[in-house]
Amino acid sequence: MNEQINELKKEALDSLASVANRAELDAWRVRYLGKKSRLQAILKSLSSLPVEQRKTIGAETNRLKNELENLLKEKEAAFEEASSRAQSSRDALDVTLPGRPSTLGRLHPVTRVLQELQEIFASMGFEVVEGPEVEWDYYNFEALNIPKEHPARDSMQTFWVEAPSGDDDREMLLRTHTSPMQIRVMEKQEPPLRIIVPGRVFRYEATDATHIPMFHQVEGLAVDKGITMADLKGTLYEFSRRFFGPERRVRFRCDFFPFVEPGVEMAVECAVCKGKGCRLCGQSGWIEILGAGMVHPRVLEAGGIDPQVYSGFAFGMGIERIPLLRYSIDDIRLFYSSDLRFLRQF
Ligand code: FA5
Repeated sequence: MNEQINELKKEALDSLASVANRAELDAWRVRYLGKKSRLQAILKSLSSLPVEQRKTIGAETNRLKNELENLLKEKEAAFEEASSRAQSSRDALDVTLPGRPSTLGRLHPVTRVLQELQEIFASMGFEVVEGPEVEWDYYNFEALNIPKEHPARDSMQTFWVEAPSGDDDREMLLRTHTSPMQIRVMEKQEPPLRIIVPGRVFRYEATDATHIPMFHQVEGLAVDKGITMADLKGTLYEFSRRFFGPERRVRFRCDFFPFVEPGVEMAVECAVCKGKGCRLCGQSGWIEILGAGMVHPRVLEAGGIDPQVYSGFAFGMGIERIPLLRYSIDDIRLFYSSDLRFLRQF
């Protein structure tokens, strides 16, 4: 019996020496320590042996069992360590690899133009204020001398919005221009006033090379004693000189807006064709960038300002058309097509 045990030990140790992975180790465990192993068979057979033999063989077999179990644990621990070493070397940082280049973002051309405009007007003493994009009909139309059924409403196709419950008697919309802020500012501040209002506006319009349904405007408003049309023209000429340069020609023509009297539009010579006429300017050589005029007395009154004492000028400039003119871009829709080949040029 002793010989059998020694043979079994030699075989188990030899076999363990060639175990190379966890699966093989498991097979080894089943073979030499499992329920159907020879070791278990010896232990079972002990009861049939005479007492003396049972003692010595029993002790011998148990020693072998303990030894094999310890070897199994050691081998398991060795596999465990090897696998965590392999994992940490996979996670290690290879400092010799070239770094990933970080892509630098940049400001959208419309944002840059807005910032530049704000700087120009701020240097002329205008304060920047912002207003709500969702507006009441009252501020967008009524208080600006555009009552319901007024034909001027047709020129600003409107996105109407459901008013919050409890406000069923008032109509809500996405503002079609930044002019509602004229009233909101006059309601809150006393003259003298000099403000500009940059912001997004919305119109339910078909798109073409110079029209999009969401665009930006900058509103300007100056109210004080003795403000005249000369102040309006002087301010806008100065803006054009600083923004487009002194060579670019500017044109003022009469125009109608219910909230100014008299009203004008200002156009700038087309940058693409230099005034000769092209697709962008509709063959006219000019691109209209803003509407303006002297604030209508009814609008001053709606803002709580006495038109007998004060006068003012206002203008509303379309922002997207300005970089068109500066960079000779022939389609306004490019600004919002998210085409990086276009946007990276600015
Ligand atoms: C107005 O919105 C008036 N509130 C401007 C104003 C303010 C007049 C104060 C008098 C006093 P108008 O609808 O013309 O006016 O728009 C002003 C400018 O916005 C236009 O000159 C044009 O540059 C730009 N614009 C108008 N519609 C679009 C559009 N669909 N896409 C891009 N730009 C537009």
